Amino acid sequence: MTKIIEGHITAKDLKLALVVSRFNSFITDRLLAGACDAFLRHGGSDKLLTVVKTPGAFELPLITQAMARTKKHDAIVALGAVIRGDTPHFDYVAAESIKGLAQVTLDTGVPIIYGVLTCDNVEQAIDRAGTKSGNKGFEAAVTAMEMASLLRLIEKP
Ligand code: INI
Repeated sequence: MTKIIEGHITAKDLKLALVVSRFNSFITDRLLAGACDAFLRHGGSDKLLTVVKTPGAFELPLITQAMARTKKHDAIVALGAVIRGDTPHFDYVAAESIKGLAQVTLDTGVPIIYGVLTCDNVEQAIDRAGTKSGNKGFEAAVTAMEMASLLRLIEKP
């Protein structure tokens, strides 16, 4: 019979770190609240939850890498909000944050979940931070639970 492996969505005994950018904090505070809500509502313990703040999304990869290297967390969620302005700055920040985080997750083997909004305007960001389009912070934390569980199942079947 075909063996199908799928992760469980539970935060019981999960050591989770949330690395959150302060830039556009009116959005990232909402993403952080959503991620904490998901963690606690899925059985997580606040004693196993660590929150670290960075100045902006550009700084997320370095701090996430430092957190991943401690090997103290089963998964890490990076949260941020990059919102397009009048200059190309948006493109550089958005590109470097995803590139850096992708590198960290593969280099360290720790699941890093990309909870960074990349939006054309403030309205799009608000929609994704707990209004019309849900809360991407909540969704990212649920993905972290599944990925941590999946890795555990693969490494220790
Ligand atoms: N940082 C963000 O997290 N979001 C943004 O929209 C943003 N924009 O557009 O400027 C932003 N810039 C700051 C950047 O992340 C760094 O903190 C800064 O460049 C210092 O390195």
